[in-house]
Amino acid sequence: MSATKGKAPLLQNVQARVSASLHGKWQFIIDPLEHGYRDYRGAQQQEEGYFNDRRPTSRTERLEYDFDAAETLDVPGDWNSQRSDLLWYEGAIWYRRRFDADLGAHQRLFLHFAAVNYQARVFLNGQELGLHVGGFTPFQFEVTSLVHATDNSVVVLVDNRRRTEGVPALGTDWWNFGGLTREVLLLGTPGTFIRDYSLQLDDQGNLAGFVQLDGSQLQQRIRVTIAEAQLELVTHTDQQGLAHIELPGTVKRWSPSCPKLYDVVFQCETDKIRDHIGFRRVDTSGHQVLLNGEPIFLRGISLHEQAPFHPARAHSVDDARTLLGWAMELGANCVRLAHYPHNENIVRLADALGLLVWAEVPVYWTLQWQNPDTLANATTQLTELVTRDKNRAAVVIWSVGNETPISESRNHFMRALVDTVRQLDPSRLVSAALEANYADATTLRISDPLGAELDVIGCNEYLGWYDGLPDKADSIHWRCDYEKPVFVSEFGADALQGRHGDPLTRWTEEYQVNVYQHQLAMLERVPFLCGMSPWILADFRSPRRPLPGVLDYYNRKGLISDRGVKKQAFHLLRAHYTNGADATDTKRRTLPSWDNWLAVDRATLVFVFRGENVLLIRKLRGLGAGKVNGPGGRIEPGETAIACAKREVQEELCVTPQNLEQRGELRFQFVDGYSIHGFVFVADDCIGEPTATEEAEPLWTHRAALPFDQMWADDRLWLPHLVAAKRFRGRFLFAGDFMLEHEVLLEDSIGS
Ligand code: GCB
Repeated sequence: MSATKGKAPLLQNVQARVSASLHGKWQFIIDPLEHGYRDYRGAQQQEEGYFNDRRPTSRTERLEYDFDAAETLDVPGDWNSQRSDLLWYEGAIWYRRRFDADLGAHQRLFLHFAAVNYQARVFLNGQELGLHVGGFTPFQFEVTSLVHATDNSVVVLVDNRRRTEGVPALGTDWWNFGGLTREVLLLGTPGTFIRDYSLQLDDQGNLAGFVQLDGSQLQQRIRVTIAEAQLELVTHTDQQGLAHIELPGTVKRWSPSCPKLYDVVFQCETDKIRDHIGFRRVDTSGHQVLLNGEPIFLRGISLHEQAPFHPARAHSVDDARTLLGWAMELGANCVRLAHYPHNENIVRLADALGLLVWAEVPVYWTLQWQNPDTLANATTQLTELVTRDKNRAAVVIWSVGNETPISESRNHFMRALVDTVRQLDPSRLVSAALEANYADATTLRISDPLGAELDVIGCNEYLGWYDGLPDKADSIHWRCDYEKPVFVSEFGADALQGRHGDPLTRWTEEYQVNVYQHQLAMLERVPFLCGMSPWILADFRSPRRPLPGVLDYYNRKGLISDRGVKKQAFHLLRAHYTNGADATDTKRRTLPSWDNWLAVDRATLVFVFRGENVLLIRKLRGLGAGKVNGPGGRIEPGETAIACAKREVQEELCVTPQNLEQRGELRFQFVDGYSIHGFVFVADDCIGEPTATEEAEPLWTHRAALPFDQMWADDRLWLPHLVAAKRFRGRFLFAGDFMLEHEVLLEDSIGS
């Protein structure tokens, strides 16, 4: 079986493209025999195939399925957590959704799936688009010539059966959540568009990368702009639509203490796309990992992609915010996203928060090492992961696998993956989670031949849990055959939150603490250690953990329970990680204070009302470019807020606001250290007709229909108060575009 057929080359940065969401309720049909695809002789169905999504046309017609009458599942979402009768289901399910396509002037259309576990056979209006194998990476099909204006039918045959030849194969220690687990979008692009690009700091200290066009006009002028750093490059693509780009590296370096992301615009004659990109170097030297040339200890924590508070696959920004919020609270500067590619929201949030990421493919335990299809499948998943995340500064390590058992064929397989990832991306470190063995009773030795191929040696060990009692760690010495940094990618112990006992009673919080105490003391003594990611942030569902009343099909090695309650070991590791933490770091990660707070910048925002309409703008440059907002901008030295409010509206829209009055005050702290103090004004009308300038386009909007999904995340919290003529103040903590924390207070109502 080939890993994937019929898919289009991946489109970079799907979130920034014009799209229509296909989220919501999809009809589904459970089909354990895949009868909707193959008939009783095993031949592919024709008229009776469920993919035709037919309705009977006469009373004599016999059709044994009916999507219209079927029940629904939410997309994005796994099926197991949505219905109790699907909790354990491993098999085929058909999903169907009808949609109208109105993407305006877009000349090309793509159907995008951010992930489907495990295998997806996709049909549009009865036609098979192709098959995608691998449960955690994105794929797309071009559907330009197949989409109608109305009543399209998209059908996906999803199959999450575990397979001996699969990646992963039969055995895992996580729940096999099936379904359309992440976003499904219809993307619109111009005829020739920017399909892919990359921009990263190279080893010479320059920003280097490429732009790749897709379409019929492959030779075009390209412009790459980082306005904030006053960097711009104009070049041309070659006959293949490829342009190499290089800009001077005169940008601030991204790091956990300053996760600076730049607004980068990639433009050709027919398309334009923007991204937020951070620039940093990651290298190793001896036993150390270097970030921007400085040694950094990776204070990590491992994570599964399971939603906080309820046992479902995580996919949303909210899930990411909670999970990474916990990691930050723990004092971590690094997350191991185990054991497969996690959703893009979490990686992008890590980028904005300054959390280093270890990203991994599900080359887990035992695969069919000699099967070329299995290697092709793993290679495809790795390629899709790297293609998607290659512009994320947060990602510093690609891990090619976890606890794979040493043999000639496995070594060969793993080396092939290392070669692939190095070819795809020479700028990051390559690792894998290996296992150690006993050289003698007290010496654990890392000698796996795969270590020779890696930059960082990952190693899982369970001293005190699967291997002896907690104090066994006290007598252990570590040896490594390679002069390289070693990262302890797992250690841990199960504890049922709220269960207490003495430190040697299994499943208690005290036992878990006991393991962490001895582990941390031992790891302090390992001279070549560059970091760790204990197992694991939160309890997660696992079919291999039946013990009633304790595990109940959960792996309970979480520092936080499945209900979000922190166990004692969380606090222990937090104390270990935050000891000596840099105070500015903490200040940057808290809400701005209500008093004695000085921002880097002061600015105004103005909302001009005319009858039922409010004057908004689409900002074309500066902070928040691309977003909808009120006009406004920075207060100049010596200028009053009200004078600035008037000037900004004049400059941005060529009109003069009338009767300006201050309504609100906003305090924003960004985790990269930037802060801004905003003063919000209203005006009752303006003189003149607003016109577009280089800064902004005017948008008269009905006061009851504000486009919050195109605005900053905080706007929906206070703009309704402004529209209702209330006074307010708010304070907010942001990481890039993500709002992490907020508080909005209402002052006394106007006029009362
Ligand atoms: C491991 C695996 C991880 C398991 C963990 C455990 O070594 O890498 O996937 O969940 O141990 O809890 O046993």
